[in-house]
Amino acid sequence: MKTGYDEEINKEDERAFDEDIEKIDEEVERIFDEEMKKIDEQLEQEILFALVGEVNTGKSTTINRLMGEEKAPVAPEPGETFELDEYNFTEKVIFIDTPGLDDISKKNSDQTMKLIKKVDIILFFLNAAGTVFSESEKKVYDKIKKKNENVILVLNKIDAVEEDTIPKLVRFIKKNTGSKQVIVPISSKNNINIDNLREEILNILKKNGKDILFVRSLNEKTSIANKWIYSAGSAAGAIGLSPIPGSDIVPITGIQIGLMIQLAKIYDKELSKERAKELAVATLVGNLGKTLFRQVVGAVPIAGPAAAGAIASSMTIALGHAVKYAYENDIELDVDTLKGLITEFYKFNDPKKA
Ligand SMILES: Nc1nc2c(ncn2[C@@H]2O[C@H](COP(=O)(O)OP(=O)(O)O)[C@@H](O)[C@H]2O)c(=O)[nH]1
Ligand SMILES: [Mg+2]
Repeated sequence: MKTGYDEEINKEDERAFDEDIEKIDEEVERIFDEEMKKIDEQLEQEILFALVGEVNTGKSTTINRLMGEEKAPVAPEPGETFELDEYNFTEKVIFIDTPGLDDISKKNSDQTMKLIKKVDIILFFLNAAGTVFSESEKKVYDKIKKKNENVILVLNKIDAVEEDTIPKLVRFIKKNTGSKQVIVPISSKNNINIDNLREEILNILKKNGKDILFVRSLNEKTSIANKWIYSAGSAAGAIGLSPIPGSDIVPITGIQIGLMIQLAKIYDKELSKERAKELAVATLVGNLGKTLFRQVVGAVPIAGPAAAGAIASSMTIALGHAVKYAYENDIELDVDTLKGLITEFYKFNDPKKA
């Protein structure tokens, strides 16, 4: 039975709803163009990697693992690379294989050192099963580090040594390089820790504003996309959303728009401003948003600001996953498909844990 009080509330709701949509409109206008421009500029750039290390340390094998594609030739025997050997992984992502360490340690290695200075990242390979951080490796490391800070030490072939020697090797390297040096033990043969290597690369590229360009070039984008979705979720969670409709909607819209644009760009999909707006509105203040809100509120056994945070976070994560799923499976994303995908998402993911 409807009471006058209910109607009063509904009118309140409707007014707040209209106001929210207007505010979301403004926020989308502001953020969409700004983000698109920033990312499009990023995508025009190039990422240069230099690969340094003794022959046979697994440089080529690692690159193939890292990018999820067999493009770099794996040498069956030592000495395959004699000069600077470039391979374009994509038009924008370029790996440059340097000749063995001897060349770099020589005084006349101008060409290589010029290259070292201009690359975004140097992957310096060490063989865990060999003489780790030998004198010549140390010498070359010091020389390179002076020209370019962005060195990642890749300790490869950890499958070939006893497990408890790995931390010892890492400590030994740190003693020679300083505690800040990033060292990633991996096995490119057995695909161990490649995710970590990818993340360390992204940490550096993010500083240089090239992270989206890198992820766009990966064959395997899902794990990074998930990371972005959850970090957008916690950013939204820190703002909180209470109640719907409510005043915290605007900054949360901003986070969601940013996330959608990032996903569109790495999956190489078109996302119009109108579509982005439509999806954000649907999730936050539309009928879908209201249904979700009730569903999540029912599932979150807490109240107050913590619940508001959990809701904002959960909805942003659900939206992110739905958008990612649609892009990965080439599904045209409108409000109806979004609704279906989000409902599916909640069926398999307890909002309490989202
Ligand atoms: N045991 C082991 N062997 C590896 C690993 N990565 C590469 N290799 C092998 O080491 C050899 C040299 O690899 P390659 O990638 O061509 O080395 P590059 O000369 O540094 O480019 C090949 O026979 C690879 O199969 C690893 O993680 N563990
Ligand atoms: Mg090679």
